[in-house]
Amino acid sequence: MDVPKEIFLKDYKAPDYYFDTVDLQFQLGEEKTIVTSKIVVSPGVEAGISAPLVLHGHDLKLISIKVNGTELKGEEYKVNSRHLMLSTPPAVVFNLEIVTEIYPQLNTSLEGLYKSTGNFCTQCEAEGFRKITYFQDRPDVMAKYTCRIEADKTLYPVLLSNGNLIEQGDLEGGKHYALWEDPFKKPSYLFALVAGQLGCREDSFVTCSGRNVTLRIWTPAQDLPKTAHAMYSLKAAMKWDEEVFGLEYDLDLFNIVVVPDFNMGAMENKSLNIFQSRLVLASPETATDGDYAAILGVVGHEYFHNWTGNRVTCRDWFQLTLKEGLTVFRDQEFSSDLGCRTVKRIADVSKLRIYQFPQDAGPMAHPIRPHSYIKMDNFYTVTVYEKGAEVVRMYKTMFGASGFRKGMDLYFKRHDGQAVTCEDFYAAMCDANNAQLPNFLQWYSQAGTPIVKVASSYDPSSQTFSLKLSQEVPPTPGQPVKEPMFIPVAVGLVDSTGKDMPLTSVYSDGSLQTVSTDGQPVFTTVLQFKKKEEEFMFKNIPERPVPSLLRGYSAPVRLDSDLSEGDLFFLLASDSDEFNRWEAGQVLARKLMLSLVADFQQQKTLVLNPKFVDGIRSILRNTSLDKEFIAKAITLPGQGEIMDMMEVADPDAVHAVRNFIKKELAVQLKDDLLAAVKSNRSSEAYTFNHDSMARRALKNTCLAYLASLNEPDFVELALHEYKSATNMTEQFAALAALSQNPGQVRDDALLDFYNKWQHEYLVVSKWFALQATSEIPGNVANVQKLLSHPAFDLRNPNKVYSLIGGFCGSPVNFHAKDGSGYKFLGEIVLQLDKINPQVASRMVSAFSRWRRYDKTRQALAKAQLEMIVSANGLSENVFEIASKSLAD
Ligand code: B3K
Ligand code: ZN
Repeated sequence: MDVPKEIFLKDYKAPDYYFDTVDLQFQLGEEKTIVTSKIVVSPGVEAGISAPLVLHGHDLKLISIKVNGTELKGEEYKVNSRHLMLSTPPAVVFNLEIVTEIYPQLNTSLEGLYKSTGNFCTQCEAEGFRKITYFQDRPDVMAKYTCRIEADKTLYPVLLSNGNLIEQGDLEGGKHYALWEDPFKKPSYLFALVAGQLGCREDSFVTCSGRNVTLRIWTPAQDLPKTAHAMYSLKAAMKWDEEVFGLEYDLDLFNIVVVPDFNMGAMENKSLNIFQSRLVLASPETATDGDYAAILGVVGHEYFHNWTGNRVTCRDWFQLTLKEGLTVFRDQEFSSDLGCRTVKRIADVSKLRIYQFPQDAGPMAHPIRPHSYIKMDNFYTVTVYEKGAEVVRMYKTMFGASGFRKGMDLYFKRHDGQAVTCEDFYAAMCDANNAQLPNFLQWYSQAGTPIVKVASSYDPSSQTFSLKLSQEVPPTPGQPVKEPMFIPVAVGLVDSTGKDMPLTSVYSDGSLQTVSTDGQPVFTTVLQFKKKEEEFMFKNIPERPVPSLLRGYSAPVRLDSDLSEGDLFFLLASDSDEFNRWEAGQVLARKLMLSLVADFQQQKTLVLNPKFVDGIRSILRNTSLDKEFIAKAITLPGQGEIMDMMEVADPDAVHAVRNFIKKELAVQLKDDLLAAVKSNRSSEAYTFNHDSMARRALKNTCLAYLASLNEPDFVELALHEYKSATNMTEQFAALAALSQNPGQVRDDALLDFYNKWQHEYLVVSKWFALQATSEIPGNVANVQKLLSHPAFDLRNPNKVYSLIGGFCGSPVNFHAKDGSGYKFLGEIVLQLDKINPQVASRMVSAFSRWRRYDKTRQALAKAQLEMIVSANGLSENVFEIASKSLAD
């Protein structure tokens, strides 16, 4: 490996040359593919007279290069393994023509042009276009493209690219061609091509200005019946973006193509989105509610990129959160509006806590806009995406829905057709609202999850209630000292009857802020907390309230408040902010789990606090609550979340304690849980709507509790649910419930399920994942065995994520004290790296928090990381993660 080069944000320089138009021609073949690229190049003002033109290129065979029609001789350019350089290009606009040869059929990295089950497809973000042809492969080079595809007509009857189809016809030798033209300027990462045997579901959408858009979802013909939900999702997304943001689709055709082999979830190529199968194909029999919800969210997400990402794109890859944080925020809002807002918020915050908080506290911690990278692909992270979305959400919290909309409108007005930065977004938001958010930009440059401490006090004589806030952003690699950040803290004060108190005014910093501007009572106010320490004093508070802090999770921080256990039980029972009601239960559960973990470690007998059981019981019995909310509220925080809060993470203790509580709750709430299972059965046909999904969620959660006891009656119950289920949501939940405990019943059920579904590739992936994440002792051997199962394939990312990714997400087995889990992963990472570095790199990340564990585990994990970094021919992707994980 060449010495990996780190790239820095501070070194950004505008390109010396711009590309006005790019005309591509692909001659697709079985042995080789010929790519001809004709580019109209304009020297930028920065180029001066002598700047060389440097093009990126990787794994390419250069056939010829012409400038203004004349072929260049060897000494007129330089080529190495990464670049093609013209040292003295013309100083005025010129034509560049480059012919390269590539071998998509051998490309297992699934980046650039590759083949998936016989069809050609592309993935160019972030830097895959350079594996197709030599190019200035950077997002600030935006050009208008045409793309002519030539291929065998029988093997590849469908030929697709971006934009509009302007010509097609037959060629000699059984070939045909299609010519596509994209009228919008775009960066190379949004280029796409697909060629193969595909059928399509076609529909149409009439936009708000009356334009008719043809919508097509392409898959192998046998999967077409499974595209109905994706089509519904697409149309819903198009309508929602018009209604909420006034954003209309801008072409007459929108294509989605489904491929089984894809590194990420999906890709927003202009008018030709490409998706991995799991995020499009669904039928009630083969997909769960979770799958249906994911499809809605991701189809929406990729569609929303048409404006946030495509029409306005990123100046450089450091700005990735500009399009991803914003688009995740948009898809979250879309799913909330179509489903249940609180439940969606709980799911999103849980995801942040489970995946992003640990990243932000580990060796890979980076700000939502990283300062440097070796491989950009390693920065498509939960930090850039999910924390990035939280940062966008804070603008909305500060400016309200209409202020946020004004900011978005101004952003598009200013920047349509441009490649811009996070500061441009910030400026549009602030300017549109005539406001400033001091210290807010720190969110883009500081890594680490801020800790916000809150101390409250009530003074009856002056009827004032004070909240003293302090913040601390922990040190992260390369950032030992942090500045205070702007943190919006949404607060309500709850009186002793459980009602919100009207809020009139708050003093802070020596000045009085009137909370209500239009004379209407206000029950939640947003404190603008922007210094290291700040006191906020509420006036006219007639009794000591219980503060409901950070309502709706108004900022991505760890809150450490002085609320007592009694206050938390009170909020769990009565907070009007449903999110905080759930949160109160989680805070209680986390405290309880941590104290039981300490008991477990000291070999004390574990006893469950009866008040906690009562709290859970009353939630379970509360018929006025949303059923999915109940399901979430009775679910304990995950093992990772608890380990994340410990000085030295102890997977065995956390596992034992979580199981203990689960079983104890099951014993003590048996009747309620059983009643919930029975009363939430239904014989209605599967529908994707919130009420049905909530019913199934509650039933499945209760069933899992009962089945954990492994008592004959409940095993029977789970078997009954498994056999009588008419949809995958209930069938799979029953299978999962049954497979919690090792034994014959489990083995039979798993075998039965496989026999039933072996021809459904996506269902088989679930079957892999269920076994991989299992907490049964010694599961590494089973996972190892599954690697050689005929249905497993190391080249298919979906299967790798299910089996290997799933295994790494199971704390007890991955962190097995004998090191067997680490050894398994170490070996597999090296095998995978030869096939697909992006996928290998995602897997090796499971090691990154090795320092959080005890000395024995540390030594075992470290040895694997050392073995990996010293391997010959390691990819830059894996090198970056493994070496940063080892760094002091
Ligand atoms: N933009 C793509 C991600 C591409 C990943 C490249 N390694 C998916 C998305 O966020 O919409
Ligand atoms: Zn995205």
